[in-house]
Order: sequence, then structure tokens, then C-alpha cells
Amino acid sequence: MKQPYLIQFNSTLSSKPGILCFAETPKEIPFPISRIYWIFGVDHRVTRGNHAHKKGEQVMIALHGKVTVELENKKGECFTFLLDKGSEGLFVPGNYWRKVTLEKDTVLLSITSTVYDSDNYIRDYREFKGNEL
Ligand code: T46
Repeated sequence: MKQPYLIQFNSTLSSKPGILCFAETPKEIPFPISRIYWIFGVDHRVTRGNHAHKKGEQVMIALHGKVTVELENKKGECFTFLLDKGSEGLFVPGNYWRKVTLEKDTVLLSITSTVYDSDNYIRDYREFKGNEL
């Protein structure tokens, strides 16, 4: 079973204001990219997700603000990551239950290996854990 991990992106500092970061596949993004989505306009702390994906991998980047990502796999292994740097990403394998908490004004970018498909979601925790009634 694949495990989640943090990714340090390459960044360049120059005489220009700002920091330029970049990622390439398959180096930092370890899958062919099918979709990106982003979340912004968060006017108060919110927890999103509360689901798992049957298949597909993601890299999440907090472009601004702070995101806490709580992950659990079917074996019950739990991981918590704090994303608060634009130069860092989180690789999230498929089949992890996720809770994603965004602080006010956070901008979260997610790069994924699959196109959107609502049938790819498990939204019932007991079903995910394989002990639905
Ligand atoms: C995750 C967190 C951080 C689409 O039409 N296309 C898309 O690519 C996505 C991601 C969503 N949608 C639609 C489906 C729903 O009607 O947007 C609505 C909200 O989606 P969802 O309930 O999945 O939103 P979140 O924020 O709970 O979850 C999403 C991702 O699904 C999830 O993988 O990690 O953002």
C-alpha cells in the first residue's frame, strides 16, 4: 500500500520579488496529470473531504494559508500533515479517507491523476473500512 509523503518543490530566488516554484512529472508529481482543481474564498475555518477515492492519486499544495490533512487507510494507519508553504506539496495515494481543514483565506491547489467521477468516491466511512452494516 502506498503511503502519503511531503514533496519539496524546486524554487528559484532571483533579483525579482517573489519565489518561483516548479514541479514536473514524473519527478515531483509522480503520475500523469489528468485534472487540477483549487479551493479559495474560504471565509472561515472549514473541514472538507470526509471521503475516500477508490482510485487515483493527488498532490495538494497550500498556495496560501494553512491546511491540515488527516489521512487514514483501510488498515487503520493514520497520518496528519500541515501544509503552510507554497514550496511544499503532499502526495496522497488512492484509498485514503481524508479530512482536509482549511484556515480562513487559504488557497488550496490539488493536482490529480484522474478526471472527476462521482462514482470514484466513497462517502460512507463504514463502507470505506469494509464493515458497513
Ligand atoms: C479533496 C478536497 C480537498 C467537480 O465537479 N469536479 C471536481 O474536480 C471536484 C473536486 C469537485 N466537483 C464537484 C462535486 C461536488 O458537487 O464540486 C462539488 C464539491 O466537491 P466535493 O464534495 O468533493 O468537495 P470537497 O472539498 O469535500 O473535496 C474536494 C475533493 O473532492 C477531495 O478529493 O481532497 O476537495
